Amino acid sequence: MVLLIGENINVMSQSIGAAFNERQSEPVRSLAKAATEAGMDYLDLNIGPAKKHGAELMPWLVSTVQEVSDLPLSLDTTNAAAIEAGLRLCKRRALVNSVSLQPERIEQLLPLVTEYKAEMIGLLWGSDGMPRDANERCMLTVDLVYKANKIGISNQDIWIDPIATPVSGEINQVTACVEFMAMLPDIAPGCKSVVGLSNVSNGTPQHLRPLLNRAYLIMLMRYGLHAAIVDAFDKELQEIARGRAQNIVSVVHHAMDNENIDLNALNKMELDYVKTVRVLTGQALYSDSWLEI
Ligand code: THG
Repeated sequence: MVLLIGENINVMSQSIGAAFNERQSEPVRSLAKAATEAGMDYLDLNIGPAKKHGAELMPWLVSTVQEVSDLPLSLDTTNAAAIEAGLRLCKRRALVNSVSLQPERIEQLLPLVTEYKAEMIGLLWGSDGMPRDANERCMLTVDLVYKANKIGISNQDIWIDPIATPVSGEINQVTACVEFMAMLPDIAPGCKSVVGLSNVSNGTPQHLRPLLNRAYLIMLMRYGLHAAIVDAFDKELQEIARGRAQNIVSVVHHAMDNENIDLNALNKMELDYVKTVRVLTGQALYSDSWLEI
């Protein structure tokens, strides 16, 4: 079972982004209500960098969403003043998203996590940018957990995000996140884990994105993934997260282990999963038409 955080209330979104800046509460309420009814455990409120008006936008968004949803919220912006203004209004225990290791970010955000008794997502983005492999992710984790512990945040309140990257990019980064999941319990006992799942399918053909997201979710779940930021309206994905798609899960596990699979015995959907896992593990090369090969 994986906790699901709805990604849809997002300033980048075509349908809802404009409503943020014009403070139109109705589209926000209706999306928040729909994502809640779809079965999310948390809602991510992503206002982007919001350098100028973040400190007004975030509290407006928090109260608008809380008019129709009792879910706990994950506050997502690089603007620390906006995070604080949002935290003040959260009725449930909040999750402070994207606490990366850049000195100015971590120094501003950790005290807010303590002050507002929140939980946090520790994003493995260091002063030198993106970690290059699973080992660099481990080093960043140790650094981040040390700094968080020092200020009084305990491991159970730290959700580590190894940063999922697009399958169309460097495949070693996609496999590194899976590898990292297996290492996390040893390097940071008690810490939780989370990924922005849709990152993996960024830039791929729209109709194929859910398949990549679902297959990658199963791969990460195999190593104990705690939570994922996901499209709230992908029903199949939710079945997988709730442990109700065991048939597909075992197909994915076989493909991950690169076992000899009798492809003729599989139906179309199972075959699509096998091909997708082969791409996500680096056994096959990604192209926009990977299913047709
Ligand atoms: N880790 C953490 N937080 C994160 C991310 C992460 N927050 C942002 C992001 N990554 C996760 N959220 C999204 C939200 C939307 C999409 C992907 C990730 C997305 N949206 C569609 C698109 O852009 O094509 C549709 C948008 C629309 O509705 O128009 O892909 O990794 N901690």
